[in-house]
Amino acid sequence: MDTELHVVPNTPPSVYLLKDWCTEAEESYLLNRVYNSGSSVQKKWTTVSGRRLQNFGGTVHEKGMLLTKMPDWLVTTIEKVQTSVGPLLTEPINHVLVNEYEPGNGILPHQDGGLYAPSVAIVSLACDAVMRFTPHKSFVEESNSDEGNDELSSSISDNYPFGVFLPRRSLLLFKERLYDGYLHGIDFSEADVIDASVVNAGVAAEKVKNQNDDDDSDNRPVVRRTTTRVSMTFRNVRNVRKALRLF
Ligand SMILES: O=C(O)CCC(=O)C(=O)O
Repeated sequence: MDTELHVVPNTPPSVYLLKDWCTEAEESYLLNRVYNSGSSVQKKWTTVSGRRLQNFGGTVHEKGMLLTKMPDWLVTTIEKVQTSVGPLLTEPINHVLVNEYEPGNGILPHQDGGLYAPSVAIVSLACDAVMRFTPHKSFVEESNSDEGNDELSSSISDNYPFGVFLPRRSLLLFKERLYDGYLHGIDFSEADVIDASVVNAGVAAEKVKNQNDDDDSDNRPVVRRTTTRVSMTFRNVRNVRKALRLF
């Protein structure tokens, strides 16, 4: 068990991973809450780009969020996340997004944007995946336009795409340049090839070795997504109100 939060090496600032954020029993508990809590849970799911979502804390729109009460099980979960990450999340968590991915499904590269405080924690449940980070085009262009600036020049060469392997039951936190200047996404694929771009390939290789001897034709480990993955994204929505008319 590795229950410490570590900086993920060889990435721009800043990515952290806590490999064993919860036990298998806690994972089952959370999945059970996601699927079975509330009397009309089916109504809570919405579908976007082929994956299902649940919003907790409120529905985020362009002006912010109307607060709704967090269920008790999620208040406890939020406390556990806050304890795990300490001051790395600078603002209190007031919103949780649950994403459900069938095998083969993913999420297009995107940025979370200015509605949220610029640090995010993501818990992965039930299935492993690789999150891909790509420098934002406008961020690179902006950096290139100031070639005389040494600090910026060095940051340009520091901008490269990479992947982070997310084992099930792990917690990922990213912030700073990774939040403002990068897109993040998950490939639409039933398998993740652990190639040289995956900065924590060792974690994945360990896992593959323990489970099977899966390799692709170039002998790179392959992590198969055989089960539905559920992720929980913990964020702070900056602008919140208790009633619609206040916006
Ligand atoms: O499912 C994940 O791990 C990523 C979710 C995500 O990027 C988002 O909710 O914006």
